[in-house]
Amino acid sequence: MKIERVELIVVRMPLVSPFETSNTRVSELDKLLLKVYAPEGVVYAECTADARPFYSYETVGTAALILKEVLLPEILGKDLEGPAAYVKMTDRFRGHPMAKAALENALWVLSALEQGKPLAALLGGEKRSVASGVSVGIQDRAEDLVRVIGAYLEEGYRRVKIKIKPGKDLSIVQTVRKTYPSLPLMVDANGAYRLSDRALFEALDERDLMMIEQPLAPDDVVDHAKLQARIKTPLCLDESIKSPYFARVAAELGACRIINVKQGRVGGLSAAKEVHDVARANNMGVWCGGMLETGIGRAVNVALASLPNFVYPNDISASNRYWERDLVDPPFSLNADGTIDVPSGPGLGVTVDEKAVARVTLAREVIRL
Ligand code: OSB
Ligand code: MG
Repeated sequence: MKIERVELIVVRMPLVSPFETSNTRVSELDKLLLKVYAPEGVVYAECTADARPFYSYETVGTAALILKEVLLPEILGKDLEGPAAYVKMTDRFRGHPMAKAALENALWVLSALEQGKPLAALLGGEKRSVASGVSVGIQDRAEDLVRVIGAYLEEGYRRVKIKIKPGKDLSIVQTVRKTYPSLPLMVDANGAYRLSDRALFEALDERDLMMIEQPLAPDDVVDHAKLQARIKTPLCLDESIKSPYFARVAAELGACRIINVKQGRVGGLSAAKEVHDVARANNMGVWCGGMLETGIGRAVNVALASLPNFVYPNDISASNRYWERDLVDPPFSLNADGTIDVPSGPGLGVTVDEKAVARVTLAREVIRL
C-alpha cells in the first residue's frame, strides 16, 4: 500500500450529556480524524487525544503536529507492506502513542480492505458481538447518579462503571449499592488517590466491586502493587499501562489483576494486541476501554474487543450514549442481551457519514508529499 495524501480533520462533537472525571468535566469533545487516500481506498481513522492534556500529555494539537511533521513524512508516497512495517519505521520516535496509533489504525483498515476482511478478523478477533458496559461520569447529586444508572440498566448495559474522586467515593458507592445490590459495578478514579488513602480502598473492598480502575497516579505502579496486596478486589490499570512493557511490569509486580486496553494509550493496535497477549500469558483478563470515541474509533475498539482475552464487559457503549448524531452509518446500537455486534463487512465495516463529518468540522488540512 502507498499513502498518497492525508487530510487532518478536527471536529467538535457535543456530548448528549456532560462527562465528569476526577480531573475534568467536558460537554463537547474535539477529535482529530485522519482521511487517508491510498490505491486500496479512502479510509478514516480517529485519534484518541483530547483537546487538553487531562488524561495524557497528548492533545489534538500535538497529535496533528507529530503526524504532520514526523510520522506522515516517514511514509507518504512510500511502498508500505502494512501496519507492522509502519510500526518498525516509527518505533524510533519516542512518545506520542496516540498520534502513532491513529495512523496505524488507518493502515490496519487499509490492509483489511486489501484482503477483503473485516478489521476484527485481521486482528485475530473471534467474537461476533462484544459485551457492553457503560461509564458514568460524576454527577452533582447521588440521586442523579442512581437515576442515570437506572436508565442505562433499562437499556440493557451489562455493567456500570462510575467515576469517583476524593469526596465523591465511598458514600456514592454505598448509595448505588443500596439501590442496586447485585449490579456488576466498578469504579474508576483516574489516578486521583495516593497510597496513603488506603483506608478508603479497604472500605471499598467490602462493596462487592468487580474491580477498581486506576486508583493511584499513572506513575505509581509500585504503589498499586502495595495496594493490590492489601485488598481482595482486583485492581485494573488504565493510565499506568503505557505500553506492552508496562503490562509486564504490572504483572511481575502484582500491580493489578485486570488491564483496560486502549489502543491509543499504548501506541496502536499492534501494541494493544501485545498487551492482550502479555495479560493472557500472566492469567490476567482484559477489557477494552474507551475515550468517548465517535463511531470511527468505536469501530476499531469493537474489532479489538473481539479478541479472546477480552473477558470483561467493555467501555464500548452504543452511539446514542455519547452523540445525538454519530459519524458512522449504521451507528452502533445495543442488542437486547447487552452486546454490540462486531461489524462483518470489510475494513471498518461501517460507512463514514461525510455530511455528518462536514457539519462538525472546525479545521481541515491536506498533507501530501
Ligand atoms: O478513564 O476510562 C477512562 C473517557 C475519557 C477518558 C478516560 C476514560 C474515559 C471513560 C469513558 O471512562 C469510556 C467510554 O468511552 O465510554
Ligand atoms: Mg479509566
